[in-house]
Amino acid sequence: MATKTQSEPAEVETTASSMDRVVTVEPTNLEIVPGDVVHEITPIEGFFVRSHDPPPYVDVRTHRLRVDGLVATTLELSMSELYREPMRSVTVTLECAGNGRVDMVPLPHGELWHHGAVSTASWRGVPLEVLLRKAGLRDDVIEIAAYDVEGRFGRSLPVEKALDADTLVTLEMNGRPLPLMHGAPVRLIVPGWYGMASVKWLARLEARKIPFHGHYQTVAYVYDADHPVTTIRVKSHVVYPTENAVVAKGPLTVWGWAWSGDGAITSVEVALDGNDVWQPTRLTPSARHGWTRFDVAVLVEQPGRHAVRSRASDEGGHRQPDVPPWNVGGYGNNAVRPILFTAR
Ligand SMILES: Nc1nc2c(c(=O)[nH]1)N[C@H]1C(S)=C(S)[C@@H](COP(=O)(O)O)O[C@H]1N2
Ligand SMILES: [Mo]
Repeated sequence: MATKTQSEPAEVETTASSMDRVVTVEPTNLEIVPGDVVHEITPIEGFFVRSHDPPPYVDVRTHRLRVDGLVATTLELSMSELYREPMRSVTVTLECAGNGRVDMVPLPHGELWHHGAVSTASWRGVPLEVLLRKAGLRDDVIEIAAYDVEGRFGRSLPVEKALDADTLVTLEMNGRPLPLMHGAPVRLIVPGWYGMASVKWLARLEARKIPFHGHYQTVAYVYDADHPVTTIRVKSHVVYPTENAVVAKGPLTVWGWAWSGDGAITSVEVALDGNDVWQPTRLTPSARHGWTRFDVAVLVEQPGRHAVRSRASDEGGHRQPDVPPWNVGGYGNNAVRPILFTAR
C-alpha cells in the first residue's frame, strides 16, 4: 500500500457534520458521535470526554483517597482498601453543563460543544455514604467538597446529595477499571447532576461547615452569583434520523433518548416540520439514572427537506423550552432542537 508523502495535499474532510468528535485537542475534549449514541450503554471509546486540564499522572499503587475535614477519623484509603468496601453498580447518564452551548445567542465564551457532550455508562464503586459514615461526619457538616490530585479541580455537594446511596466513589466503568481520560483510578459519579460534580482523579473529600468557594463552584459552572449549576435539566436527543440523513419518504421511525436529573421521563413528543402537532412517543423504561428510549412512527409524505423535533417532560413537572435559556457561561441548554433531514 502506498504511503502518503509530504508533497501530497492533506486530505480534508469536506462533509464534516455537526457531530465531529474533537472539540479541543489539548486538553482532550471529545463529543459522542452518531455511531456511538445508538447504544444504551455508551462504549468507553465513544463516551464524551470533558477535562479542564490534561490527565494527571496517578500511580494506582501509591494513590490514596483522603477523607478529612469535620470528621471523627481522617481516612487515607489505598485503592486496594477501597476495593474491599461494599460496592454497587449504577447506570448513569452523564451530561456536561456546556452541552449545546453553540446554539446559545449570543454565543457564550467556552468550549464549542454541539450536542454530543452526553453519554451513559454503568459505573461501579463504593457509595460515598459508606466512606462518610466510616469517617464519622460531625453534626455541623453541610457540604462535602471533592478535589482532584494537586487540587486542580474541586466541587462540592450538599451533604444530603453526598449521602444519597447512588452517589458513588467510582472505580469501574462498563466493567473495566476507570480509563485515564475518565478519571483513573477513582472518581465521583453524582447521578442527576451535570458532569462537573463528578470529579475525576479524585484525591480528597472534605467535610465542611462553610460553603466551598472554589473556582468551579463560584466562577465557572454557575448560572449567576447565587446559583451554581447542579441538576440536569430535562432534555432529549434524536438519534434517528441523524442530521442531514437522507431517508425514503413514507413511514419513518424517529427514535432517541431522553433524560432528566429531576425524576423519570414522563413523556416525549415529536413534531414533524414547523408546526405544533406534537405526537406522543412510546417510552422504553430503563435504569433510574440512565436515559430513556423513545420511538414513534411518523409519516413523511413529501420528498424534500424536513425537520423533526423532540420535546421531553419529567416527573418534576418540567418540559423542554423552545428557546435556549441563556446565561453568561452557556450552561444548561436543554431547548428543543430541529434536526434537518431529506426525504427522497
Ligand atoms: N478533575 C477533574 N474532574 C472533572 C473535570 C475536570 O476537568 N477535572 N471535568 C468535569 C466535567 S465539566 C465533566 S462534564 C465531567 C466529564 O466526565 P468524562 O470526561 O468522564 O465524560 O468530568 C468532570 N470532572
Ligand atoms: Mo462539564
